Amino acid sequence: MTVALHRLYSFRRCPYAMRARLGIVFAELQVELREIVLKNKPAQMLVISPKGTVPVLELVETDGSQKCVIEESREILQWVLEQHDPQGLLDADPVSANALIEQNDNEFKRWLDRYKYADRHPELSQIEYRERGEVFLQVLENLLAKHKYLLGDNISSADIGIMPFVRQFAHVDQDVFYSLPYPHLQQWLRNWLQHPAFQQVMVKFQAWQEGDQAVVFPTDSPF
Ligand SMILES: N[C@@H](CCC(=O)N[C@@H](CS)C(=O)NCC(=O)O)C(=O)O
Repeated sequence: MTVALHRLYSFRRCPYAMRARLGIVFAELQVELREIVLKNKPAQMLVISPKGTVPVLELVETDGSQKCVIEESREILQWVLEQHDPQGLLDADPVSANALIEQNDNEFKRWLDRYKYADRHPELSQIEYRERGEVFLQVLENLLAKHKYLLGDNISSADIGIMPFVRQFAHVDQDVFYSLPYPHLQQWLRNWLQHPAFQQVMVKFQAWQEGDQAVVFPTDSPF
């Protein structure tokens, strides 16, 4: 009997979904990946998660029947690493890891969106939005000046939970990002962009449709 895999509804460019996929790669799990199109979400996803955001992880029994659904990227990250954490990403202080991810999701993401789409938010200029976001970049820079990763010399859940958002910030204008006074953060991001786990996470898949052959993610272990 083939054992059914848990199913991840995902969107390649979504930073929350990248967080979940990085968690899966570091947990050395394999899931069935269902790439979605945000403008045309599959009915199967909306039935199990009516709020309609990705990532969604549908946990299944070995026969494929549903066990439960995890609808928040932070919870997916936590859950997958709790199953298997060979590199000890959950060994860092959980209070600090949570606080950083919280600041990322509740504060930094807000400024990131406005910096990226400043024309839709004319209340402040794009530079002002960037400067608001830089408050968090400075927090990260201070941490990375002390050690190689955010919470020590080993990768933690905070690194993979936050990295996709810093990448998005940098990609608004890379010349500007790399000219800012955050040398440790810039190096940390460069290292992540070259990391085999990140490259695995960014492999492209076609949008899923009912009846398609299951796409197993990750396709290869980067470790
Ligand atoms: N709090 C959620 C946020 C996820 C989220 O907002 N994802 C975006 C894509 S990056 C989304 O699915 N938006 C729905 C849409 O655009 O229709 C999480 O952490 O999983």
